[in-house]
Amino acid sequence: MAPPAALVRTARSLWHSQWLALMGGLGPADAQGRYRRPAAAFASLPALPDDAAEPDSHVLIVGRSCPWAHRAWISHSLRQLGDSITLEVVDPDPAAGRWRFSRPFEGHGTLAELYRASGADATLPATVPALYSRRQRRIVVNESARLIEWLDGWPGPGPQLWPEAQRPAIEVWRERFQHQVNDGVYRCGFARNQAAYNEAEGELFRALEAAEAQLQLREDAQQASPVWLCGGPEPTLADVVLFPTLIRLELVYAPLFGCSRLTMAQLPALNRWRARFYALGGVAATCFPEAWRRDYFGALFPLHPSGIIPAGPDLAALVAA
Ligand SMILES: N[C@@H](CCC(=O)N[C@@H](CS)C(=O)NCC(=O)O)C(=O)O
Repeated sequence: MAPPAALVRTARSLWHSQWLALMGGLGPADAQGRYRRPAAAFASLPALPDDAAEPDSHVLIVGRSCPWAHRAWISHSLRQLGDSITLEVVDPDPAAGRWRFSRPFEGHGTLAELYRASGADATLPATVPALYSRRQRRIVVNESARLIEWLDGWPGPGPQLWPEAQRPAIEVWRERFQHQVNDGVYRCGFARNQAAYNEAEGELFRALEAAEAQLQLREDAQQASPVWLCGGPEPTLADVVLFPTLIRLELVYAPLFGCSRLTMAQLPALNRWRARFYALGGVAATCFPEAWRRDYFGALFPLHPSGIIPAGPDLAALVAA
C-alpha cells in the first residue's frame, strides 16, 4: 500500500533540508544556490626557485580522480619534468573526506597534516594539486591555474605549452573554460536548485559549442596537420585545461552531475580533438577511469547516496574516434 500523501510530503521536505546540509559539506553556495569553489591556500605564484632544475627538488602531489590535479599532471608529463619534480599520488579516504599518503610523506600521513605544517590557513581545504619544495619543506603553490603556468616556465625538455605569441588566444579560452567548463560541471552537479543548475548547464554547453565551432573552422582551414584550439602545431594550455573535463564527461559528469544535453557524437570536432589529445605521449598514463568512477560515485554521498558504482563506457572506445 502506498504511504499517505502527507507522510510523503513530510519525508520529502525533511530529506530536502538534510540534503542541503549535506551539500554544504561538498562546498559553499551563494544566496542563489550557486556553488562557489573555496579559495586556495597557496594561490599566488612566487618567482621560479633557483633549485628548479635540481633532481627531485620538488614534489607534485596529485590525486587520480581530481581534474585540477590532472591538468598539472598532464603539464608535468608533456613538459617531461620528471627529473626535477617527483610525482606523489595521494589516495582518497572517503570515510574521513580527505587525501592520505600511501606511506608517510615527510613524516605526514595525510595531506591536511602537510598543509598545516606548511602554514596553510586552517579554514581552507587541503586540496590537490600541490607543489612541495623539499628545500623549503612546505607547499609553495596549490592553485592549478597558476601551477601550470609555473610548470611551463620550469626548466625541462618538453615543448612550451604557454608560448608568448599565442598567449592572448590561450588566455581567452582558459578564462572561459575555467569558470564555464572546468568549474562549470561542478556548478551543475553542486547546484542547490533548478535555476542555479540551469545557469551553469547553459554556460557549459555554450562554451563547448564555441570550442566545437573553433575546431571545425580550424579543421576546414588546415586539413593536413593536427588541429589544436589555438591554431599552432602543438597543443597549448588551452587544450590542457579542457581535456581533464572532457575525458570525464560520459564517465562521470553526464551521469552524476547532469551534464548530458549533448553527447560527444554531437560535438564531432571536439570528439576528434579529444582522441588526438589522448594519443599524445604520456597522456594515457594520466587517465584512470576506474578510479574516477569509484571516487566520484563512491564519495559524493549527497549526489549518490547508494554508493553503488554504475558500469560505464570503456575509455578506449571513447577515444577511438
Ligand atoms: N583551486 C584548486 C582546486 C582543487 C580542488 O578542488 N581539488 C579537490 C579535488 S578535485 C580537492 O583536493 N578537494 C579536497 C577538499 O576539498 O578537501 C585548484 O584548481 O588547484
